[in-house]
Amino acid sequence: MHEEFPTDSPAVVTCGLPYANGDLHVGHLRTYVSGDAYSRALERLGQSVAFVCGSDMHGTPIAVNAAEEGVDPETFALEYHEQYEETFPKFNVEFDNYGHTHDATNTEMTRSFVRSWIDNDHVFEKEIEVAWDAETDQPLPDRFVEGTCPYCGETARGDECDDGCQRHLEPGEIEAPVSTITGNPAEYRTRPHKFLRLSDLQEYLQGFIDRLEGTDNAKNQPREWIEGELQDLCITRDMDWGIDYPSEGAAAGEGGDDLVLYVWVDAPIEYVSSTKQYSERVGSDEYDWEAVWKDHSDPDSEVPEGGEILHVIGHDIIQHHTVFWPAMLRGAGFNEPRAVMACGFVNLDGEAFSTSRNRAVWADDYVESGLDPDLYRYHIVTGSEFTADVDFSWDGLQERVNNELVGTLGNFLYRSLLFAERNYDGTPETGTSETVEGEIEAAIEAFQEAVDAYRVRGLGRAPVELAKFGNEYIQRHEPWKLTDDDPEKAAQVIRDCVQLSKAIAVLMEPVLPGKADALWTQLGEPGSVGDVGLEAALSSPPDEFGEPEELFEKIEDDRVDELNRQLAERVEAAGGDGEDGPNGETDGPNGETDGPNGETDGPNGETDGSKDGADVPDIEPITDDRVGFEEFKHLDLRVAEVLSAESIEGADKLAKLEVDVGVETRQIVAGIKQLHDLESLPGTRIVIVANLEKSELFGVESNGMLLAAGEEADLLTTHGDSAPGTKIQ
Ligand code: B3M
Ligand code: ZN
Repeated sequence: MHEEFPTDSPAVVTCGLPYANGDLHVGHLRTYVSGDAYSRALERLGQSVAFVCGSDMHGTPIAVNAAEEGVDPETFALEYHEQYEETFPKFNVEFDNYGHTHDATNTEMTRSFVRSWIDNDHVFEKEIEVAWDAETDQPLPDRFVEGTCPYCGETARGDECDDGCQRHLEPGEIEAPVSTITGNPAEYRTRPHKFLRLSDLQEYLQGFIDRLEGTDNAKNQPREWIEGELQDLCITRDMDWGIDYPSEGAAAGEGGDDLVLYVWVDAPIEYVSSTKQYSERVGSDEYDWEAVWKDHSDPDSEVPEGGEILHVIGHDIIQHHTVFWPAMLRGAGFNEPRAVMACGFVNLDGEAFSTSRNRAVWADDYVESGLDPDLYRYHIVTGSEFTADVDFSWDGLQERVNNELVGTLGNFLYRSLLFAERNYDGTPETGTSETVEGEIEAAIEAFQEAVDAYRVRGLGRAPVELAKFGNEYIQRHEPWKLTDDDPEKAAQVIRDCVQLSKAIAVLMEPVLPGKADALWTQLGEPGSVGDVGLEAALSSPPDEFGEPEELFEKIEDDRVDELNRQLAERVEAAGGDGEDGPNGETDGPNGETDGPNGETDGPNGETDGSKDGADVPDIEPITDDRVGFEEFKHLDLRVAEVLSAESIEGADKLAKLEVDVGVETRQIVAGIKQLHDLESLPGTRIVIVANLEKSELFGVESNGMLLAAGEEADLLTTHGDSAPGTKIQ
């Protein structure tokens, strides 16, 4: 439905706003680095794009923490805001605009959204029961109250069930409420509040979710909410800290009543405000925020039109971005997100980050380590698929850097450019061979596919794969042996290698921008690689360039030992392996204890069960590339009974199977012809991937895939007598 990138419309890439509530650690940085890489990749494709973000200044955790420190929340939050503004560029995260939710632009923009909702009759007032602390005689919004989640029974704090089902909780929903101020059981009192009538927008949201692109978790998870009964959203809180609810009759810019807007109202609106600030700075001829955000469709169109809105977030805030936010936009006459990309958590050395135990690698620690920020970027972006959890450790970083960046990428670039400079003073005078041109074109295609499929990891893989090819190419042709015997051939091989190096510079820019620029300069190219498009990968490099330097250096064991020692010492000093306090000291920018990057264990609660030192020959090592439970859940595995099996004429290995999957009969093509006696298969209960995309093999449609072990295609069968169609979980 959407056009491929680049489109003629301007795009905006946003990252979830960090709560201005604590130091950033390397877990938090995943979203920002990924958003930055993705936005750079769009630019390489020639897409007009703005990359914006800002600090989230409001909400109860900030009010609570500021009060504890005896400062006003604005001073408290601004300090962190300024700190974040300085930290992001240290990781080469270059926002086009970085604002904050308390600034004048966002205050005004938020009020205008709310006024539009009121004008469009989407807001109503209702008396609700809110938690109240009788001792201090004050209301207990959000994080001031703790209790039991009515949906899953887990302990929940305030407006979110972050240890359980991750649902957003409306005021009054939490059961057995306790005040976090006094620890007393909370009472309920009746208060009037404002609501956004989400039910008005339910039909719209159902259409929206079918159009939404992005990662599977973001496209699938909200269906359950959007298709069920939608609860209206309480958009006000009994608090002082926040943006005042614009009461009826109040002049523009003025607040009213005693209510402030719920933090999740003004937070996403900052995406719009930050884009507006960027537009105002560069001029709307260069970038027009209204072209992106406003709905430009016909007045009665069901589908809004505008620019390409792309949100990069942590997967714990999918509901906010795929239900509340599109409803807020629609209700005010704005455009809708094209894609939501939701990434997994980050663990530290196989375990959750715990800021209360100081078990974290802080952004500052990384900066002080002196390691180049691009190394972190590469590690975190390519360490797992974007939607899966990823592990950060100093050892892991060392391994990836030494093997992939030094061993593969750096090695290829250095040997190629050094050889070129020594023998030809730069690029040999001949064109690129067809083989190498084809290889570069394929890498560009892989890069484009990664962008279109929102697979951030693919952006980091593309240049390394090309370098791998380069190393094999150079090894195969051994140009050092050719310079005397066949100088023409030698020049050709080196010309190809220089072209590959240039292509690598272009393709590595999104994930490794600093290193890509250094390589660009080594190649004698003018300006920054951040200013060129992908087509530069195929254009001729300069005739002359100087002696190259190694782009990456090995991380030595001593250094890793020292970094590990520092971390261990700090954890020790913070009280060793103790549990988090019962109230969970407030965590970093996301304002929750250890969330979203600090869940204890995975969704199944398992810990790393790998056996150390078990040396089993001939068995492929188990991949380090973990998938999250969310990702696994998307595979629909079923028991299926083979009804018939016959060979496919003309194909050496393929057989066609009819299988019963309970609800229907499926045809599956599998490469098992020579390995099984096909006649004996009917009646066997096997396991199939039922939701694999259909494919065609030898002109025969295959609707699913059977699972089999090893070279012998040993079929997976069931141990008991599960009926066809039984789900495997
Ligand atoms: N400030 C942080 C979080 O819940 C929150 C994001 C707002 S994005 C509009 O991860
Ligand atoms: Zn829950």
